[in-house]
Amino acid sequence: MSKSFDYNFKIVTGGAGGVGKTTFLHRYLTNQFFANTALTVGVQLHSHLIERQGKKISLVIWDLGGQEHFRFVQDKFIKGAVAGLVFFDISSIGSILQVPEWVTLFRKNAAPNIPILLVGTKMDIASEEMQQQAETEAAIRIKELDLCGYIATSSKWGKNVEEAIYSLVDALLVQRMSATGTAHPSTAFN
Ligand SMILES: Nc1nc2c(ncn2[C@@H]2O[C@H](COP(=O)(O)OP(=O)(O)OP(=O)(O)O)[C@@H](O)[C@H]2O)c(=O)[nH]1
Ligand SMILES: [Mg+2]
Repeated sequence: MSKSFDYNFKIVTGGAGGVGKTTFLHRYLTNQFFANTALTVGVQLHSHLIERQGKKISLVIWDLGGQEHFRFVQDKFIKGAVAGLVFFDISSIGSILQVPEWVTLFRKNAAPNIPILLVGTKMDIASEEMQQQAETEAAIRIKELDLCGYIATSSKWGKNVEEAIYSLVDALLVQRMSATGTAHPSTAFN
């Protein structure tokens, strides 16, 4: 029996409680904004079939609840992930302080070198000044933690939500295809 996809990517999401991980995934999967998302208890799974660069990709996204007391059950859910999205809230910059903890958790339980994209949320309620501060802080984290980039998003506006997912998927495709010598240079992640 032949497979119905070319690649199967498990992606994990992390970040402080309430920064907007679940809302982001709802926007990506349903193109709707939920103003009253309940906090995620432990973990929630989403799967989605997409096509990029002529390849069929099965995405399985594991949405990890950000509350500290779920951490002890989450290690095993991270195992086998090939990439991560780590979120912080641009309108509440203190939430970026939890980013290193999530990056360490992903690298320890998945693999030390998985690509991790830093995602800023709620830009619709962040002032220009907050957005600039987020850019500056994000640049520091990218360097310190060797992340693959930063993207500012708004799930309310639907801004940069698909772009964030696609840039991570493209980075994974570049990895896979360069292993077989078929990478397209324009898809390289920067
Ligand atoms: N204005 C605005 N509100 C947002 C945005 N994204 C999320 N929110 C709101 O922020 C609150 C928390 O969002 P969640 O998606 O539940 O946060 P979470 O990161 O999944 O939280 P945990 O599951 O506890 O880790 C909800 O009331 C959302 O409606 C956004 O882009 N703009
Ligand atoms: Mg959640």
